[in-house]
Amino acid sequence: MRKKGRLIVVSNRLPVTLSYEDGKWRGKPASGGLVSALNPVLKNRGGFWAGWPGTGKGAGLSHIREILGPLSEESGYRLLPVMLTEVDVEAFYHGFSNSVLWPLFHDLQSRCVFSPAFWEGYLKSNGKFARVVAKHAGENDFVWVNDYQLIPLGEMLKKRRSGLRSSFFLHIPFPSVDVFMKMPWRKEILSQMTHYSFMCFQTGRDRRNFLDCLRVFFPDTAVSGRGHILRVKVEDRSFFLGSLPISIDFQAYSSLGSSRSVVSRAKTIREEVPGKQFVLGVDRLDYSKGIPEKLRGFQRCLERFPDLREMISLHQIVVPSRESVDQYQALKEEIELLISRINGRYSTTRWVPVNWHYGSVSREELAAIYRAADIALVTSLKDGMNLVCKEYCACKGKEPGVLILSEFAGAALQLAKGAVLVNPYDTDGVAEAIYRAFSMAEKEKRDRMRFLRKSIARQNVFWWVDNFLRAAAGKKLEEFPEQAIPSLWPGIITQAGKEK
Ligand code: ADQ
Repeated sequence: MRKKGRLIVVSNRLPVTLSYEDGKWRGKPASGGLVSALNPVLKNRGGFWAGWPGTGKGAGLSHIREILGPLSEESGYRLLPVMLTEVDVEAFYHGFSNSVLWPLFHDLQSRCVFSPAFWEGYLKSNGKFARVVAKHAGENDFVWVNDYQLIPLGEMLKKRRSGLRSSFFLHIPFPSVDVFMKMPWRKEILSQMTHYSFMCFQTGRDRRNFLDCLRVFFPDTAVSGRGHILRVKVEDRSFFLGSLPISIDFQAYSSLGSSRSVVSRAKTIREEVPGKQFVLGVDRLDYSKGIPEKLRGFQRCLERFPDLREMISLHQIVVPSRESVDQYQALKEEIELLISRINGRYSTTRWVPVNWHYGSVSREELAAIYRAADIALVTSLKDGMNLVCKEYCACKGKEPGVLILSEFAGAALQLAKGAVLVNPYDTDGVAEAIYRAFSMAEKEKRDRMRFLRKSIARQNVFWWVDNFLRAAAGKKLEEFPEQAIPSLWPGIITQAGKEK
């Protein structure tokens, strides 16, 4: 038996991006908030990251082995694939995860498709994750499960390996009782959430909603303690319950934003953008991000405040996501239509009010755009946290900038003092907030930005990881010892669910 515990991270997707080029599958490490937060946690500590490699058709196990081997060496931890069939992906990922849990937990229940087949597929795929993790985890290892796709995993792991402790972080919001009640599998999901030794949410609001739901379905729920971490007892189970806002590597973004190349690129962007000031939107293509609401607010601003015409423009970056899903295609079309209406109505020979870019942008280019933007506009209808607003403040450096932030983003609870808060459904309110940001005195802008940066720097992503590990495992990161990368290939699970 292994004496020293290792860290095992599980998420729906492995932190790799695979592509099919010249008749061959290739892979590279993925970037993003969770990856950069967890890389130092896993690196050279003998642990592994388990997840679906995200391949569609055609990439067999041998290809995956070939790709993940060298990537694991590069990352300093083993990448352990959980292979899913196309049928699994349909019911588990597109189905239950993204057509039930995602819309419901974002308060958009009218978008839910409550299909029993999705629920069955969700359990089946979670079972595949459980088999892979249980096979490779040691008794003293610490399993950190991430996000809504994997809620049942903790209980499934316990059934396979009674001594294995696992903790869970929910990256998306948790809804109020009224909304949660709509889900046919509400009691099952809730019960599964009580099988982790530490269950953690982004905000106190999500945690409160979860406790309210628990009390409805498990009236014997007992809660003790106060502050960030509570102790909860439900039936024969007892676990810790927390809320810790995820964040970014503030220092890395701040240095990048102040680097010579980014500052110079930001200057060029400023010169290229028409108008005196520019408003920036950066969102994944998703209905929860409130992009149409943002466009309506911007249009209303031009309507109500004619002095802003030719003085302000909106630059909207949308990163493609779930493109194969009809609802997302429809959203893209709605955005295109709104933009062309605004531009058709207000453009002049010197000025186009809205520019938009549909596609991914490099980290450096994104930092330059953040740095150049006078105003960042985040209008999520609901958001677990929202990292874009934190990245904007980090990249802005000492430059004045205004953050307009949706009240319904988790980040609003932390950044309320420095940001201008808006209700994205209130078109006039959004329009007024833009006008206010445009006309704000330089001193107020600087004071607000200073406050925002201080708050994000203090509770950065390392603070988040550290507090999570402390609450979940009673350990600091340094207490997970350095170990070599484990060899895993003998025990891989194939798409058909058999060991090979
Ligand atoms: P997301 O819904 O993906 O995350 P968010 O937190 O805003 O939302 O993160 C988006 C990330 O994508 C940012 O790091 C941003 O820089 C990047 N990005 C956006 N547009 C891009 C582009 N065009 N090119 C390249 N990168 C781009 C989920 C939850 C959030 C929660 C996070 C972390 O929905 O609420 O904050 O997880 O827990």
